[in-house]
Amino acid sequence: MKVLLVRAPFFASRRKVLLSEPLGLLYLAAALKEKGVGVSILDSALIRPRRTADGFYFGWPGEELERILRSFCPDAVGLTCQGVSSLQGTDLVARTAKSCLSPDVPVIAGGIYPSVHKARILEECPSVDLAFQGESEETFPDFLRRGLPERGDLSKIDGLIYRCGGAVKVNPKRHFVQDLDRLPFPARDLVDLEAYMNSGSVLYGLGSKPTLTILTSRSCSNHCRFCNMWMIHGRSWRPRSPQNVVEEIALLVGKYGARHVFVMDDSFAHEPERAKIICRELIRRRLRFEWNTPHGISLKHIDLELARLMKRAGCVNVCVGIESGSEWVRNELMGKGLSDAQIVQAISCFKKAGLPVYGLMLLGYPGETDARFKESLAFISRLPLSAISAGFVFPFPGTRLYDELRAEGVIGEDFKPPLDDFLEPVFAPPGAVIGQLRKRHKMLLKRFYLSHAGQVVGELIRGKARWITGRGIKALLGTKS
Ligand code: B12
Ligand code: SF4
Repeated sequence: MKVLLVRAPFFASRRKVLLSEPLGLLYLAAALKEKGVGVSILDSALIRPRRTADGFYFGWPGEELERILRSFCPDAVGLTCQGVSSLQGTDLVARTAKSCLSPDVPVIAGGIYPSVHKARILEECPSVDLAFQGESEETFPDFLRRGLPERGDLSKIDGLIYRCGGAVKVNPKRHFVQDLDRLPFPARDLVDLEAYMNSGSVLYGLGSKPTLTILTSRSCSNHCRFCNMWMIHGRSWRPRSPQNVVEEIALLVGKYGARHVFVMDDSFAHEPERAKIICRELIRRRLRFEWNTPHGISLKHIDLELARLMKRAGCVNVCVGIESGSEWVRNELMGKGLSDAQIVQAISCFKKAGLPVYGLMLLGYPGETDARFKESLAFISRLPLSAISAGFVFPFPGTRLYDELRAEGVIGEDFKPPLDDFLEPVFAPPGAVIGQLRKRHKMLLKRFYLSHAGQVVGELIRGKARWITGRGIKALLGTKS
């Protein structure tokens, strides 16, 4: 059996998207290969984008898609639908597959959109036959390996979304892999890793190439009100063993020549003792590489010993989730459960260990008043951070924030972002307007970089300021961004 896995074509507002190798598809491919299934991967994110009226389209023109699908001639097509901006692309690939391959070739979707919006994936993409919610390394290969007649009662398949008697049915997602060490390492051989590094994604500015990504654990037990990650990876944090993690890192460094590794976990330091064991093992094996945590590391569990071990094990900087400098907004509104004191203590450990700290902020949370925003500015200006970046809150379905706003009638059932680009505000909470959020964004960067001007200029002169963004420099110089 041959399966073609495709990252569905998507729209973006800019030419350079935040991108790395598609770990989800690489994990699925490895799981399929382990079961003796042949796999190929097609990634729309590597296609040179075409300009559209309001942005860019990453995908193949119709005729080329048809030619590609015919040449692969797969027995099944698996599509990752990353979000609203991939819906049209998912539908296009599914329709093309149905018209140029045998109609019996199942087209199956997975990824963020089906996990979050559930039945809508089949309602909005009529040519998609089925979809899986969430983590699928066990469910998807198992489903494919059983021939159509033996698939039996679809209502028993974990997390499956399917059609039955004209309606779309959604099975609950209950199964998550408990022993992640059981999973084969992502099938990185199936993609052109260099193409991601040369894609111009800003992510690669944070590390020395070749840079590869790893997940040492899945999920997070924090449950912030604005986060829907649990719909993909479940509600409880699941670690890989330190030995298994270090074995994969050794492969990244030895076989793939990685000089830098992005640790993409939602909560790398959830169990500080495990993180320390990983660091000690990396030190013992003298693996020569650098790493960092671009997706953020929780500040709840940091002590000086861990910070120092991270530094000795090759960590070169840490990105940390602060979200708001107002403790009230962070905890009462966002439900983050992280005190000012914990933030100050953890950052001071990283600084003592010699690790630059990059703060990740979230603007536009419903209920954040001007006074609270000023409180946030004052706190952030005092923190010894090397740089900050700020995104905008979006009420994703599945979050407590979404449920609250629905209950208050602020958003309706059809509420969706125009695109999946949250570096620009696309949602204004009640009492605010988009223009005000943009203004706050500028104020935050300006105030931060002015209060840290000496250090930033020093880092720029020493050539160490690789994560200070263009927007940050513009804010510092007072020019328009
Ligand atoms: C690493 C990561 C990134 C990386 C790389 C993403 C990539 N792989 O290309 C980078 C930094 C580039 C990134 C960027 C962004 N990200 Co991101 N990212 C993550 C993170 C932390 C892990 C994703 C991952 O690799 N998971 C590991 C693999 C194993 O899981 P997976 O990819 O989901 O795949 C599994 C299932 O989904 C399923 N599956 C996937 N495809 C298919 C296909 C089929 C056929 C089947 C059956 C199953 C299936 O099976 C896979 C294996 O288990 C998640 C949080 C999370 N824990 O999910 C956020 C997350 C997905 N990102 C998010 C966001 C918002 C973004 C950005 C929009 C941020 C921004 N401001 O620009 C951008 C968008 C990028 C883009 N082009 O779409 C949100 C999405 C929220 C939503 N839409 O509902 C999440 C959930 C984080 C959060 N808590 O808010 N991200
Ligand atoms: S800490 Fe991060 S991953 Fe965990 S719930 Fe909050 S936003 Fe989501």
